[in-house]
Amino acid sequence: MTAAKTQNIDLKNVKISVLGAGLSGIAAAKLATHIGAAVFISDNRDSASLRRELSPFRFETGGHTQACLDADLLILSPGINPDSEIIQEFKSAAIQMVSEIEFASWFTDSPILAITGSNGKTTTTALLSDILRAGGVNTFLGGNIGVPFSQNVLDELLMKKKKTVHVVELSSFQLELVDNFRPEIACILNISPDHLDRYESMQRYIAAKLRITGVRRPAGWVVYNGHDPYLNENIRPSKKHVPFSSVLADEGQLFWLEGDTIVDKETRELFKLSDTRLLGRHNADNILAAMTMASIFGITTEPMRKAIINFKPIEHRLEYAGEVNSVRYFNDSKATNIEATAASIASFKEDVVLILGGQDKGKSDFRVLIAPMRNRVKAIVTYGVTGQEIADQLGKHFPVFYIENFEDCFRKSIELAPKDGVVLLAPACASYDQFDNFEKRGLKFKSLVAELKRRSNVSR
Ligand code: UMA
Ligand code: ADP
Repeated sequence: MTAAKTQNIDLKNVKISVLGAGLSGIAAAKLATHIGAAVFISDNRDSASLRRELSPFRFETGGHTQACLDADLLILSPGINPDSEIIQEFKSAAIQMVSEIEFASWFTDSPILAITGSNGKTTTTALLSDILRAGGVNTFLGGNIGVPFSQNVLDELLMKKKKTVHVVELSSFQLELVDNFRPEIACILNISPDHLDRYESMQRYIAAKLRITGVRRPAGWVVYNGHDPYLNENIRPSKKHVPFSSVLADEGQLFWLEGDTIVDKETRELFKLSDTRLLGRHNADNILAAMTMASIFGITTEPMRKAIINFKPIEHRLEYAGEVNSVRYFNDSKATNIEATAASIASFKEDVVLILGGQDKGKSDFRVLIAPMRNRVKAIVTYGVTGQEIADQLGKHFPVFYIENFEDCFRKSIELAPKDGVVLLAPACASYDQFDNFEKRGLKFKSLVAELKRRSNVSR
């Protein structure tokens, strides 16, 4: 199966198995059906509602059986590890395997602007899409951000909408099995340890991320973080490799941060970070990355400025959750690794009580947080399955309280909250031990803040 583009590819009656019937699996199955393939979809979950949802396809639930192996092509959902046992059987049967992203990319000729990185993907992807739209460009926004790329490609085919651009957020999982996928502009925001429960080494995680720059053919342009040590080691400077950085002022950059002001190559002042609602130095990097990509794509600075100033932080990303008794509460439930939490803490000058914990994503060294926490963090409360481990690692350096349950942990943070300070949920761990996902954890935090506010108003 070669990755010829839309007009050349013919998958009519080709047997395709789709593994995983979550968002991406179902979207890929719909796209495959639309182009005339014979689709079989398989999931290890089983429920009446899932069976109903899968009824337009041939399907199986409750496990992956030999039936999946009757295929010419396998599309793998990102949550399924290509090293897992079932996948070994496909390998032995020499069935071609692709990710949902690779598959969908076969059916669009529109430019693809793709973003990966350990942190900041969703914010930067959404920001870039807003900038392009402000510049009059039609965009589909998708990928790891929540709308499968396959769904957008199918919508594009159905609408026959011409002159569109796919702005795609990509996780390392989605990049593992890309091959011919080739973005017009690829961006790598940063690399730091994450998902090490899936990767046997940091090298394998980095290798997955780097696939965004093109596997068979190099990406058109590569925009990368000029002050990231891992990226500097792996990306050679060239005319089409453009760095961005909130720290450096490298000649190759298209924009710089001077003090609080973003300037362009002609040192024209474009806007101040304080004009935006995005807090912290890490968001300056996200802004610069999006601007660099947009500029390469031909967008002028005025629509960039407008879109960035109007941009609202995405829910659960350093989101202001309210003020009670002179303490401000921030929900950064999406800070699920060490580097994100470090960036989050560095965004405050005030005294901080920090909530850490949940479920570690793979042997994290929480002591890395000691330096960014020094002089800012007055106390730490930890919760969840990793809470005790964090308390053990940090207990010598800060006052740390381990309270297993999230709600009780929040209550402890109120007790400790410094006047005119901040309570910050930036847990450096996944949420799955006590919540379905990070969104539910963030919503719980916000509802606890709202309840606290109500009680404080009543008692006045
Ligand atoms: N499943 C199997 N067999 C297995 C394992 C899982 O059948 O061995 C089934 C599950 O029962 C479930 C389905 O696979 O029905 C889930 O598939 P999935 O985990 O690939 O998730 P999707 O619903 O397809 O969502 C995925 C991304 N999820 C993951 O990569 C884990 C979503 O990112 C993304 O928004 C969506 O595709 C659309 O592109 C979420 C995410 O958590 C937000 N991403 C991780 C992150 O950001 O850290 C990478
Ligand atoms: P992702 O989609 O990669 O998880 P998000 O935009 O959702 O990224 O941001 C998640 C969290 O990561 C933020 O709430 C913040 O704590 C942290 N973060 C965002 N951007 C950066 C960055 N450029 N560098 C480091 N940390 C960041």
